[in-house]
Amino acid sequence: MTSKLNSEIVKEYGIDAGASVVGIASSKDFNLAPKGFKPTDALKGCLSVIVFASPSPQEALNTSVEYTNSRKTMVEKMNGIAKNVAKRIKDDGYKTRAINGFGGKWVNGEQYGLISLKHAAELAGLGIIGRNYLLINPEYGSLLWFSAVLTDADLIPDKKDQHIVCDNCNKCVEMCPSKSLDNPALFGKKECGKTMLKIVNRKWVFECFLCRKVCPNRFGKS
Ligand code: B12
Repeated sequence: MTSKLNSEIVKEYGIDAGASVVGIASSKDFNLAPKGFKPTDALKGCLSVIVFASPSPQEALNTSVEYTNSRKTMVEKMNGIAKNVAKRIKDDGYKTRAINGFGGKWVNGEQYGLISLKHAAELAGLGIIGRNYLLINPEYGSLLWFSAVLTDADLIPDKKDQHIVCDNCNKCVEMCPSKSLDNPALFGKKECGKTMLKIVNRKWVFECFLCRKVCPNRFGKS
């Protein structure tokens, strides 16, 4: 037995669980996602993708240690939100699958998410993917972290954001130490992955987050 669920109720679930913003995308709009990375590949019959976002505090950008600690807190928070909302929607009688902020599956020795969360966030009206290849939100800038819930509930999707949040100033491209952003059509995943982490006192530390830090709109437009 399914109860009547709508976009407003689902967004309330997300805010109750601690998300700063929630957006909804239709799974039909993922036709440009590669095979194996569409919402329907992760959940048979998926109709809607509910995306949750919350920002790191601005101080996270001060040092590698602060950034690394904040990332850990945020990933746990976002995973908790997705799990919580997935359960509530399931209790309402719908199929769900929580999409964690990190992790998903390994393909040819490389780590992938089950879907691309920043593309999902863009389709859900939460901002625009900037030149730094990060989702930039008009209010929270590039400091948002994401998770999502896939469901077979048919929810009204949000409209794409219309703000100009990336001015193409190119600072991120110039400052990227691994040159991962040089080709606007092909992000240098391997190069970025090799540069961004280092081991300090036998712990992984995020050494590089310059694509976030140098963006003039990192804290949003307002
Ligand atoms: C693996 C991973 C990485 C890898 C590879 C990056 C990558 N794929 O872009 C590495 C280690 C390099 C990395 C680095 C970073 N990452 Co990362 N990463 C991920 C993770 C876990 C999976 C990405 C993935 O596999 N996507 C699926 C594949 C298929 O997508 P793709 O390769 O991006 O997509 C290409 C095509 O397949 C196609 N496509 C794919 N899906 C779709 C859908 C539609 C509709 C369209 C049109 C196209 C399309 O378009 C792309 C161009 O060809 C995501 C979480 C997630 N599930 O999205 C976080 C995530 C993307 N990372 C994030 C962050 C913050 C970072 C770093 C800043 C880390 C740091 N230093 O703190 C850097 C910045 C890199 C940058 N400037 O983009 C955030 C981004 C937040 C934001 N505001 O945008 C995410 C969303 C994590 C989160 N939970 O918030 N990351």
